Amino acid sequence: NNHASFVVWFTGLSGSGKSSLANRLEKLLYEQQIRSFVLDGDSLRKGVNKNLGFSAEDREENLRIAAEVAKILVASGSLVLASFIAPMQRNRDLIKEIIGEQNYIEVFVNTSLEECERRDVKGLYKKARAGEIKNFTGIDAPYENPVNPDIEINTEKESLEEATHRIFKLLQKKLEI
Ligand code: GGZ
Repeated sequence: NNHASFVVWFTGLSGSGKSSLANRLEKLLYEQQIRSFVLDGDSLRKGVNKNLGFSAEDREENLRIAAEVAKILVASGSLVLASFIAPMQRNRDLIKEIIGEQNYIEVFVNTSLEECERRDVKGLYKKARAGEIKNFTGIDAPYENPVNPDIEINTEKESLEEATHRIFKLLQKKLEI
């Protein structure tokens, strides 16, 4: 069976490693002849959601639309790897409600703020600390840890390979592939 309609939702801080995990998982799935599709905040915010910023309201709308897009992709037979901060528990509750819990697993990429800030791959934390970016998650906007993630990844203790394989195994069980 090389076909699966499902959503794997990666939540965590900016720079936590969500996109790296999603991209590595896509490659691993591809090697098993399973096609998947990476949907992320960066790309959605450049097109469909380009009118939205980072206020709590705009994030909620960004995520509602992201979840509806993921739902459409699932209806057309895709396995979607969604990578969005989704900072609030209510955001994740809404996402799960839109997609439907039978089609969904939540991956909490639990990299500490200290580590994300130390890595600062895009220099955004530095800008947020300097006040050049407002409402930055972890600095002057909140991130609530998920209460019931299906799986939690600690990128400070586990390699990208190990973490990706652990998610893959959970997915295999869910999808019976
Ligand atoms: C958080 C921001 C912000 C602010 C720009 N806060 O690490 P990145 O750069 O590539 O990914 C982050 C992305 C977050 O968009 P999401 O759609 O995932 O956010 S949410 O789920 O909260 O709607 C980051 C960049 O956008 N970015 N400004 N103020 N991240």
